[in-house]
Amino acid sequence: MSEENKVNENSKNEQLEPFRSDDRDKHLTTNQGLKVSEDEFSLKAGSRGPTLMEDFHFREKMTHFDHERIPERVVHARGYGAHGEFELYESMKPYTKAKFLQQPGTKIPVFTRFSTVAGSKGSFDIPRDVRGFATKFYTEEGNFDLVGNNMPVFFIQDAIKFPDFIHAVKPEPDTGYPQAASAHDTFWDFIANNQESAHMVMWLMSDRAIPRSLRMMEGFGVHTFRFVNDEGKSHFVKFHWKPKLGIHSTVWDEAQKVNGKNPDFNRQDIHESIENGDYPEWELGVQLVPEEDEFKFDFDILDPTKLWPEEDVPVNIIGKMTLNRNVDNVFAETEQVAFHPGSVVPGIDFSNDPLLQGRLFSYTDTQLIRLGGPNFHELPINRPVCPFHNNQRDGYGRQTINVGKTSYHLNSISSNMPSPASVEEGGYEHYQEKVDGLKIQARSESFKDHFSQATMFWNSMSDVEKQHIQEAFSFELGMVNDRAIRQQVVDMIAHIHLELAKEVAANIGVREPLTGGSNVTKSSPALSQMNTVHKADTLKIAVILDEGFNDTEVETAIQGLKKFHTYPTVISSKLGKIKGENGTEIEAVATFDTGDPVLFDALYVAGGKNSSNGFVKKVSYMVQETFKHFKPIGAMGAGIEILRKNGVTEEPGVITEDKAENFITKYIDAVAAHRHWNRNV
Ligand code: HDD
Repeated sequence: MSEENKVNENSKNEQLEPFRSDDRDKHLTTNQGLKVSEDEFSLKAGSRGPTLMEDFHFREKMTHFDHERIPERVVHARGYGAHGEFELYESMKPYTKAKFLQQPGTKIPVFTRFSTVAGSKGSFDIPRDVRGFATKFYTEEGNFDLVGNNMPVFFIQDAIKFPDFIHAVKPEPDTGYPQAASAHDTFWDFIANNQESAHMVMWLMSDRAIPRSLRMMEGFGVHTFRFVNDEGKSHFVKFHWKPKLGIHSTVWDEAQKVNGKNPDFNRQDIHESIENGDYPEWELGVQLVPEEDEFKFDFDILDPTKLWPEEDVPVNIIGKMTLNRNVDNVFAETEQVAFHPGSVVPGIDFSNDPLLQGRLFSYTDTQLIRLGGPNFHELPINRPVCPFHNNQRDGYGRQTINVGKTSYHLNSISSNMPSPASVEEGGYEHYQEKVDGLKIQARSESFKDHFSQATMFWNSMSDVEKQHIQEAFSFELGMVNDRAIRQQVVDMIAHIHLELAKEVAANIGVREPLTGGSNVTKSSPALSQMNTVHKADTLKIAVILDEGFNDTEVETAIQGLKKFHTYPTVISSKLGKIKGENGTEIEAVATFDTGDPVLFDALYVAGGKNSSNGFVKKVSYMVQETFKHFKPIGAMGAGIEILRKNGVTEEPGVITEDKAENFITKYIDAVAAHRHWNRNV
């Protein structure tokens, strides 16, 4: 009865192949396969007459077009997806029987979709928002979906509040704005009235909410899940994705500008990285807690507003995900992919986290409306790479042609085929947790501390990160019209940190909180982005060139930058060839109009001979913007003079050198640091 089922990292790609259609060098046909001879002019009664109903090609083409749109996701509408593989480093056999987690070296295909939460599909890439981080593991035992976010906690503790929360953050119903923003009355009104959100709001106000790149953010499964091993022993588990490039963010002023200059900044960044062969990588980590230790913490491990400090429960790195293939078709793959936290495999199970429990209902339900019926599992992107058989039948768009007489269980006619598998044969068995309690609608007492971990998060931040959080609160609440809401939120912040609340109060025109303060002194260094990996790899550098540049200097510098795996982009006042003083020609691929400094990680000003005042003015704008966003700046030769005019030469992260070799070494170090916070801005 067992079907041979070998899965490797190519299995999904191979499965998708028969569904791909290459239209190049083909005749145009109708959907019925009829070759079409005319696709510009509809069939009319006379060349100036009315169009005729008889024109079946026109009707088919127009009807299909009229029906092209499907509802966008109710949340996480704006997403970017890519294919890749997961490789296991370390066997998890002692903890789980999940087959893809047994043998080190095992590789399986994955598909990951990143997303923003609040904005609609056509919004921009860097709002202040949570990012979705959803991965479908195509395993030999079926699909396992890890549907997480880039923040390890959530706003609410019970799924019944999710519609309320989302209603509050989405554009306000009477005006339809603001788009993709939490900086408005209903969001903050919800926060003030639902103070379990305190911890998550700290994350949302932090730099995590405005990532520089999807390749440079962490992912978290958020909830406590369960691993169950062959002996039936269970461990609680939390999942983490750790980016190999470290965790890096934009600054708020920069993010707002990027959203206008290039609303697709993050998606283009990851698309191009994959096309360039700079495959983004994340290591998968697990925190494990034996079932008997469930109550050993000063918080409830079922509460999704709590994290497990990494210093208390270490993150074991067990494998790596590499995204190495962009989709062929965004609609067919990224849009139609359907995730579900309830898609698990034997050895992975749920906890009683009430947020997770509610999600187990919501995801199938939403796919039914979004993808138009119960057969969305048949869409190529959603199909498991292992066989699937059951007695489910029919429905809109059904593709499978099930043969045979019976579609019910139990039966005698087909010997009960398909039949349930025993546990030994790989049948899923729900973990037999003992549950004993009254039916009750209440919050557990153990879920009532909303502020300790919010304070721990604050305590863990560096001074710069703290300043950003304070500024973010001041901006967001500054956008709230209703003063009473502003006051309530400030009073709430006071329970996290009194000084923070006072500073925010002073900025937003409300009175200082009357009570507050916290005696939590704990901090978790792993929460600060300051303690992350810093690398220059794949960063984008704006190189400013003018006619008459110093040939050797510039050529050596550009070669050096490439050697360190950064991407120099030559910018000048016009596109095309720029000539050095010794005749070297270098192509400018962006202008001051198209190459805004917010789109780059660093600036290198080479300049040229006798640059016009207009040129210097444009470069000065680039210098000022890059400086203000704390990004590295470098110059040699003529460029140094422009930096001097801008008064930045003595500032941190600003490298000026006459020798190209010295320049590159120092400049690359400055670039690898990403930001130089101790500037006089
Ligand atoms: Fe959710 C989408 C992550 C709570 C209901 N959610 C969605 C996506 C991600 C998350 C990454 C996008 C999947 C994709 O790219 O297609 N959601 C989370 C996390 C949560 C969370 C990490 C808390 C820990 N979500 C949550 C709750 C509910 C939902 C409590 C409802 C009870 N989420 C949905 C949804 C979506 C969704 C409405 C919209 C589109 C979809 O499911 O496929 O069902």
